[in-house]
Amino acid sequence: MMTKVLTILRAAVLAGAMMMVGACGSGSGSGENTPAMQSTSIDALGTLNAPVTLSAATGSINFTDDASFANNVIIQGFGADDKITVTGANSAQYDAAISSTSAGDVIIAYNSGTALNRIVLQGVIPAGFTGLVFDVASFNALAVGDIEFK
Ligand SMILES: [Ca+2]
Repeated sequence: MMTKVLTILRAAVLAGAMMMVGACGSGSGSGENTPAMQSTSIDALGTLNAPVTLSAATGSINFTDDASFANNVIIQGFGADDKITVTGANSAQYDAAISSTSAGDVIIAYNSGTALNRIVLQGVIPAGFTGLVFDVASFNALAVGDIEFK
């Protein structure tokens, strides 16, 4: 009897943990920061001519980007469990800052007036994709994590 109760409890805990992981940075736009997600700031990383390469391949990562501090980064392995959280600018300002390449990369380059915020997300556009990624909404429609504005 006791064993059965423990088994049920363990299953409930596992289900809860899985739901928390699932809630982080989903492509559907409902991602919230959870204990399972680590935050890392990209501000002040890289210079205009020399980007810093980061990897999101392991773990669930929230890349935070304050638009008033310059950065130039390349992010590899950006997936459905990752996201970017921008402060100091709004979604409409970033609409004109997003473009894509034929190699499947998305480039975000927002100039605040005093700081260039540049992020290259390598390989986030799937092979055979026929749409265009040109603003926040079309980026967030991809199967990878979203750009959110706080
Ligand atoms: Ca920044």
